[in-house]
Amino acid sequence: MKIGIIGAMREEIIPLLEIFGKYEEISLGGNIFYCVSYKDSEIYIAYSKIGKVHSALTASSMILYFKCEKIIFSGVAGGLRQDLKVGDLMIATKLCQHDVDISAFGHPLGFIPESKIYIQSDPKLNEIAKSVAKRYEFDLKEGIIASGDQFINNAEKKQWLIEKFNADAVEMEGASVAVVCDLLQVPFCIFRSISDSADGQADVSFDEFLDSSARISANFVKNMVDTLLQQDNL
Ligand code: 4EH
Repeated sequence: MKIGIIGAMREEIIPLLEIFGKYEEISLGGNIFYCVSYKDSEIYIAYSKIGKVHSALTASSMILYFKCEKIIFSGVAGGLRQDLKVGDLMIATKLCQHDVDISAFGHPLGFIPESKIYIQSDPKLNEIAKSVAKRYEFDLKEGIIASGDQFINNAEKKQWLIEKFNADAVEMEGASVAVVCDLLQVPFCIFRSISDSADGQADVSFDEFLDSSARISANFVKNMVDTLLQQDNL
């Protein structure tokens, strides 16, 4: 099987490269794809650079050029719910683009004609993730993730995301990966470990916890890949 694992920032994939070890580097579209041979499978790891456009290109390259059959995102996010603490890991049930606004034409926020407000992640991959969490007695959270090309660091905007999109976490790449995978019919799942609370202290918290939270997500994704490959062999 060919699996693509995407992070947005270098820090989000460094732990994955450490975990998987030896890799080959292939450059395409401003990204370096780190290709790992692992248990008779190929894993393509890349960081896209920040934002929805970059992550959409990376997901597209993984699917159309490298022929990845599953896409996993691993990274960090701002938590919007009271019970989400730094280091908690969330899997997205569905994702939306909070910065899409063509309400001038009567469309609801986040809606693009011929598309939908929320894109659902793959139920089978999410079930595997939950089985992994159960096996390791790991408290994997689930929720709605809102993506947009903005780092959210104020309480009003945070409240707006909760009210308008019922969002549980916010980041800048998940929904665009979701759109690409959905349209190209490739199963995907999105893991995000909390680095901050998207409030006035978000920037400071992010700088402090980016590495440790990225590692929590990467470690879980490693177990996810092992389980996925095991099930593929059955
Ligand atoms: O890839 C971007 C990074 C922040 S921008 C989205 N990532 C981290 C997730 C994230 C996030 N997104 C929106 C974590 N907390 C978030 C938040 N709002 N509160 C960045 C950060 N550092 C240097 C350069 N760019």
